[in-house]
Amino acid sequence: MSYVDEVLELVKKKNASEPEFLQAVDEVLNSLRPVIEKNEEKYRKEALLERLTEPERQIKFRVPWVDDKGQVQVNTGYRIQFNSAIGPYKGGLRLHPSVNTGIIKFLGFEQIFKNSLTGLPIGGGKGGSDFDPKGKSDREVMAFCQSFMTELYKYIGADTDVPAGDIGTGAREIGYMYGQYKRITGLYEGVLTGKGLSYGGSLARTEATGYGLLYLTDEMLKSNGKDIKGKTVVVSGAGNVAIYAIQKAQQLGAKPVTCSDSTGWIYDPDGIDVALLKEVKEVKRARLTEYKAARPNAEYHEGKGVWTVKCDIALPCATQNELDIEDAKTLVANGCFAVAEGANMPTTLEATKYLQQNKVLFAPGKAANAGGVATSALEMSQNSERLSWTFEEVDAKLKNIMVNIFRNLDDAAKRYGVEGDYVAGANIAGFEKVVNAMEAQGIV
Ligand code: NDP
Ligand code: 2IT
Repeated sequence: MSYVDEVLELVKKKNASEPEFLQAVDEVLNSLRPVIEKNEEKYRKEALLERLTEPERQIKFRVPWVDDKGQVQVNTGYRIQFNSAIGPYKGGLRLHPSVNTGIIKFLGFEQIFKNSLTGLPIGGGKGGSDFDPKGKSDREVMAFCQSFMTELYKYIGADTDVPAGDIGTGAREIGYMYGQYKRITGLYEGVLTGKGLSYGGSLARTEATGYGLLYLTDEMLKSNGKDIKGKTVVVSGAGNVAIYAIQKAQQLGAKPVTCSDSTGWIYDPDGIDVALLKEVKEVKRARLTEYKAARPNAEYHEGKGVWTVKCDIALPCATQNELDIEDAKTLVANGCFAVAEGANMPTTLEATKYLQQNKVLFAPGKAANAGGVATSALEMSQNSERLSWTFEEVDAKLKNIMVNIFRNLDDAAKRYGVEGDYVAGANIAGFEKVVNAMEAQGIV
């Protein structure tokens, strides 16, 4: 049996109840086959893949807090410190009722390769809780965040592990967590990224994931002789990533016509009104029905459905496995020629294969959405030097990083004879640096 198959079997046995983690490992290890085969005996002896798929440390803890009625609530907190070969653990905190060990492990595993692709010195980690911020008062969110940080602070630090936002964790949550960290430790340090601008945050971090997604998409299109101008774009999600992806798509001359949340979706034939979407989601924290109420020409539909809208480019920016094989078939039948993942693992394995087989340009999340964490690393740099850079400076660095990521994965795919397979290219390019650092540091 090949070494990759041996490890895939082992990982399946050890993590049988974690389907999302198995899915992420399956995709990465399968696309690393040509790289592993070149050094199969050496890697087997070093147990390189066993080490890569086993988190360095997993922390799971109780988070008790008191709701507005005086009732005590209990959530579970997680931080998975997956791999620190190339830098301190870095990755977001997801607050969503679906959070469990398998979800955080898949996100942490993806983060290793994503962070490596940025070219910056950051290792892979992820955390979060099954707490649902939706429908909670500010006081309840603060109570949760303070209790969460009262345990988490023991394991993080500006040079050890630097969490940030993800689904359900935005500026408000980061602010409450930062305040509690500072209060407990007395340290005013860059322990979290995505901070507010008045207390150490970086300009352009809010926009970074969505903007970066478009910078990489634009580069991928150019490299394939296509132009983003005038193209119809279908976007899912209506959160941090989706909003700024829509904004940058418009700035580049494309026309985004959809967005969605967990209850419904909008088709706006005139193009999404970003100012209105921000007002509904960032200020009012309301449903998309409010967007429809203010835009008579727009359609609101309950449930899932953005992938049924005819488009040139699709950008899944909500959550994992939101684009399945049926959606992929619909996109191809409607003439979609590019898919770039703003979310983490939004496309199922089957759908990814179908899109690639049908010559759709496909940019995987660990490359396409790396602009968020890359700009977090820029925030860490600014915090370390106790300076802050202008929006233009950060944005220019972000753009440069995204263009380089595309070039590196394109190059890796070519080197291994799988030209145009950007999934393999991203996994290979991300893997090379991490393995180099792991081997140099011995058996740790
Ligand atoms: P937000 O919480 O800001 O927004 C998430 C959006 O997706 C909301 O519109 C939400 O709808 C929708 N959504 C979430 N879960 C589901 C679900 N189970 N079914 C349907 N819709 C859902 O999160 P972000 O925009 O920050 O994150 C979106 C994706 O991008 C995630 O996969 C995240 O891991 C990834 N990502 C985020 C980065 C960042 O910097 N923020 C960086 C790189 C990747 P509703 O509000 O109704 O729940
Ligand atoms: O998935 C991701 O890359 C993020 N949620 C951002 C992580 C970060 O540390 O900025």
